[in-house]
Amino acid sequence: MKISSIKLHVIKAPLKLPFLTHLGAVNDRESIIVEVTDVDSISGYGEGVAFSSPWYTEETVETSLHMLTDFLIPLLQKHPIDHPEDANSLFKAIRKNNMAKAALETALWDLYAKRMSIPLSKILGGTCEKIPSGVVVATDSTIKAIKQIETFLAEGYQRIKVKINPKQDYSFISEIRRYYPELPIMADANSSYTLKDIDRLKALDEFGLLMIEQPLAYDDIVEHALLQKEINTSVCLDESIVTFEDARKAIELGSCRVINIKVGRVGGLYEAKRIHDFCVAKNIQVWCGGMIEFGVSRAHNIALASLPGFLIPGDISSSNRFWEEDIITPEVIVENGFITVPQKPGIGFGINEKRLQKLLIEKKVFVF
Ligand code: OSB
Ligand code: MG
Repeated sequence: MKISSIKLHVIKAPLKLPFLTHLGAVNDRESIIVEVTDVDSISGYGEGVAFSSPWYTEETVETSLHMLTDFLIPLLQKHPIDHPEDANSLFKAIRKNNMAKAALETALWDLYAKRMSIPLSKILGGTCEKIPSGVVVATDSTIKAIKQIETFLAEGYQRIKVKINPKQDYSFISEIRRYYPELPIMADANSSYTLKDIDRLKALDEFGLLMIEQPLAYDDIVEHALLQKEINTSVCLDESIVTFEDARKAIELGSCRVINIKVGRVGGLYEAKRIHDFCVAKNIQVWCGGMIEFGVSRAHNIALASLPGFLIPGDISSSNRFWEEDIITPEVIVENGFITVPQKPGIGFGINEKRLQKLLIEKKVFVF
């Protein structure tokens, strides 16, 4: 890959609705759009999905900028690679910082696929023409949740995920169930419980949830294994799985029956695909998680979710779920519960340059 420049576009936009979890509210989203351009002026795009503050993982937009500027981009300047897969081993010289790594690695995949004139989904081994879409309701009121669910179901989403915590669980879900007895629902706790809450978690079994996501500590796989033995609802791990090895160990221990794969959290598409392949072999269900992202990351998620193991609808919603206007063209749309996997080369979406400029708060250019 003959890279001539890398640009980092830091952008910021308000969410249409605040995204509330027990860890706080997300009102605005900052993101880093990575543009890797080669000597033939072909550009690949990636998106850094760390948040402005370290509430979900330890990374932030600032730490990602630091890692990209002072370590990852210089590493790539010093050690040119032939294939995007090589980025994974190259970046191993730097510990963790997976979201910073993924921002750059995904841009390299897009560039590679564009040079080959093949859709990224095909390069990764995707087989599906359209992917089932789910959406997240993240509010602190039952009435608001039910209203949002009504709107989302009218838009065709195939399943709903709600955010729960010990102050918003049993009666919250039971009220939603009263309105929607058959609705496929999953609940995401973002580590708001401990094993002391086991009775609260057992009580949720009666609602027939598809799964409960990350009930216990964000870095735990041992207690999740104990919990999974005690409850009927399937445990899904999100925060706890940041590498292929984490997935392997969690599956070995019986810590979960489902894994939420997020490209950013695991450090890129290569690692995400490895986890997918392993889960398929081990009969562990997978689905593609979301990060309240802009369109570039959405596009990468769509390519990943076209792999054959992604049978459960992911948190891959339409661009208008969060944004007045997205930075890609066309925007992502959900039709009859599905998103069509683009057939154009690379991520298959163009950049809405006008919108990108409008949201831009900082830009850095690295010449190779
Ligand atoms: O825990 O899955 C999560 C959003 C930001 C940070 C963590 C999580 C989420 C979501 C997905 O729940 C939201 C989305 O992008 O649809
Ligand atoms: Mg989650």
